[in-house]
Amino acid sequence: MDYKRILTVQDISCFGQCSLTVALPILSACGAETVIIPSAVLSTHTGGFSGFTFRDLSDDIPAISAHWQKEGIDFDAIYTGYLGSLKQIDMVKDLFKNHTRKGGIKVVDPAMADNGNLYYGFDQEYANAMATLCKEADIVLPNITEACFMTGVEYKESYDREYIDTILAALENAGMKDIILTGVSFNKETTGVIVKTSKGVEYYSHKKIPVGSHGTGDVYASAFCGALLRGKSSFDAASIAANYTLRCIENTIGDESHKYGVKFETAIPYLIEELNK
Ligand code: PXL
Repeated sequence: MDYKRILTVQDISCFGQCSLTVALPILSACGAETVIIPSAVLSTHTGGFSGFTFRDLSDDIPAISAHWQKEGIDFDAIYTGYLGSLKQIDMVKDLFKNHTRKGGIKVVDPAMADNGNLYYGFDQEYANAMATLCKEADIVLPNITEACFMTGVEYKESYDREYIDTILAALENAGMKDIILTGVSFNKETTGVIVKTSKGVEYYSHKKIPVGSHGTGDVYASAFCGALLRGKSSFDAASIAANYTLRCIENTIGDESHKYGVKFETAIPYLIEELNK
């Protein structure tokens, strides 16, 4: 098996099963050497909790990069998630420039909004800056809310295929290349992902579980990157990640004491089986 090295940049939410505490184990389980830069340290994620701590680690990022440049440390893939501040968006652009191996891929999950709303602490200026980072990526993984904030397309709860095509065109107009649009649901029973690459547009749909869980976007993006590094096509990686995320949610619902992230650990054996097919 090819041994690939990935850098992921996102926060550590100490409790809550999202961002780095999810990305690192999932990418490692997929067989990739996983290198991290924590963008911030929080006591919990910002959704569903109040009074969380937040330490911005922006100042450490240029120093880490400078050291790595001296050591010649670079990556087959760089994948970014939740970033702690506007200035980190520019820092990530520098990381892309200075640490992507020849032929390496840059993946951006804009991780800033859901269900029509920006997460706590973000505003339109941040969304605009995130759009400029997405333009530099090879693959972006927005949900519909994030796509709307980055393009100015009106957010809708229910829609048809024409609306999705409008969003895809707007993202493309904004300079984005391959697009994995998540949470695309045309009826009550199913949801899915649109995969737009140079080969065309495909839709993968699966059963919808009508519960919202924190961190599922991070579970999804991490499994997607892990599958991609295992040599899967974007469509296969998007489908495997969708099935895995669904399994994580299924393994969590019904546990009233688990109201934050999903029990992603319990489905790691399933993810590995799917990757080995
Ligand atoms: O899962 C996305 C995420 C990551 N990190 C932090 C968050 C959230 C979503 O709310 O608050 C700190």
